[in-house]
Amino acid sequence: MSVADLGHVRTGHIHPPPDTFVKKYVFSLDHKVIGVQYFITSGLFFVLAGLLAELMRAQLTGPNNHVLSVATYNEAFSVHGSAMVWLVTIPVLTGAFGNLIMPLQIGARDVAFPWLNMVSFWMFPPAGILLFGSFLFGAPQAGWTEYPPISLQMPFGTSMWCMAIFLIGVSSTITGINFLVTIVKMRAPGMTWTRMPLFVWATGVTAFLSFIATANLSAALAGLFIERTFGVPFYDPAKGGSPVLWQHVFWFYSHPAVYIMILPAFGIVSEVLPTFCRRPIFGYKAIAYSSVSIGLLSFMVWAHHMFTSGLQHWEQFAFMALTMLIAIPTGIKIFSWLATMWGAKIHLCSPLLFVLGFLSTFTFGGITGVLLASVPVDIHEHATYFVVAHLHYVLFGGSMFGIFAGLYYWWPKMTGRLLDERLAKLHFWLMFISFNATFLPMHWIGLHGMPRRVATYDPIYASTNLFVSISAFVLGLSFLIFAYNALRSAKQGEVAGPNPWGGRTLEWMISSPAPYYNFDEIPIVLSGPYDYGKPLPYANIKPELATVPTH
Ligand code: HEM
Ligand SMILES: [Cu+2]
Repeated sequence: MSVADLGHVRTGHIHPPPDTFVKKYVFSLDHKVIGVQYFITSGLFFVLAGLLAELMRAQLTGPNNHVLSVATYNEAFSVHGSAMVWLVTIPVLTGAFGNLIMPLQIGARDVAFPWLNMVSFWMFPPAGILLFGSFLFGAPQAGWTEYPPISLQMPFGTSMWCMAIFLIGVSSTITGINFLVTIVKMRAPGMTWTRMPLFVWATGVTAFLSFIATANLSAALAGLFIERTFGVPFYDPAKGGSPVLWQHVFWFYSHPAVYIMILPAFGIVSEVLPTFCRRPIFGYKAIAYSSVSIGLLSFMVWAHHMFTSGLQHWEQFAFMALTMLIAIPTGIKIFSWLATMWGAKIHLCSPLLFVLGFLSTFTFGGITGVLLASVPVDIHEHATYFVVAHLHYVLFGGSMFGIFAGLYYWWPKMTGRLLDERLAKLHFWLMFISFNATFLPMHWIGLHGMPRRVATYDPIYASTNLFVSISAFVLGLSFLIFAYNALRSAKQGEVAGPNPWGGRTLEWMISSPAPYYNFDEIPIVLSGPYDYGKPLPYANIKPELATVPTH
């Protein structure tokens, strides 16, 4: 079949349909297939990283257990943290959701560079194999941050960690460039910047961060790898290197990375809210521009992770003040979301439930973040369970709840079938309650001085830790409900139709799952997407596909 046969090509191009199984499912060029490949791969890594978490919690059910040795406990939290950040949250929010949804939302037939897209996906599975395979060669033990000099003294597994994260970094840089070009160059006619869906804004800023920030990580990792392999002293103080150098370069990437892990979730929230409140999002421009300002500010705060590393007082003060500034654009978003819900006729379906979960837990984690940004508080709480609690409230309560909101929302678009709502609600409540039961008490034991990254603890913390561990096991079980629901929907899920929720962005204007070439004719965009009550702002879409919601 030739390209011209695929419909009236108005703008953009598309690769010819695949003719073999391998081209269709393995080395696919189609952004939707690549998106699903990211979902499946990171889903598997999520299970492995989750099992490591449960092993750690098993060790911590008592103060002096021997479930894991001290060294294995160190390996477990190092690989758990690294995997959750680089093999789960970042690939799901960018590689999976970005690929699956962004091109549809801008009315494009694919990303700008489909072949690069495929290459960048195929760097991901080897990275995971290297990271988990490091257990066979002495896995890293210095946490996901791998500070030297400890990371210089560990066996070969730490070099595998360097290679794994380097691969993920290159993949994420390439995807960043690809998405940026796609968003800048391939929007449908009429889709001006301020008519873009908010998920596209979020994906664009995230792509910019991945593109600019990740190169720093690659540099830091190359240095670590070279020093470990050839002895060139970048970081070892005994040889004239500087361990603080690693911290600066690592956090110059890793603080923006925190926003790579949250901005797309903000984007998901901004899509789900208008759909289930059936009204325009409050403060469209404020939400869009606050993503941009969060993105820019994220490059100016990295040393708030280094308050105990001997910074000058004025430096501490500057980084404290700059960090607190980020609360302003974030607060603008939260108030805009609340205002969208205020007085609306809310349809409390599963995606919205997860958004409400997100709003409460992420806001809580954001507030403990502002506390930690204060130098005296941070010096006191540094390296205690208070930090573990904070980071799980933003990464799990924020990113993970956002990911599930997006999964429940776009599942019908991805698969053509609906998930069961009763099971979805059961999943939500079990996950929400056990999440809080797991991580809320960690604030208390942290404030009372229990250090993080240690396999044993003072018996005064015993009962709280037992409670936390039991909650963590329940939390693990809650994911089984989702797995069951997903499998069930493949067999007997209700057929979704193009637009089950009544969304107004372009992905809902085509069949579910989207056809190979996405749009028969490239749509023409007449105004912004969220004006509920007005006619749909598109020309060139089949009107029978823009159906009224069934849910
Ligand atoms: C079932 C859910 C989870 C449980 C029970 C869990 C539990 C834990 C535990 C026990 C630690 C080590 C604490 C210590 O000894 O310092 C830890 C660390 C960590 N977790 Fe999780 N976690 C879960 C999910 C997640 C998720 C979803 C993410 C990210 C999206 C995440 C990111 C991290 C990070 C970055 C660290 C720090 C590792 C380090 O200290 O280097 N966790 N988690
Ligand atoms: Cu930070």
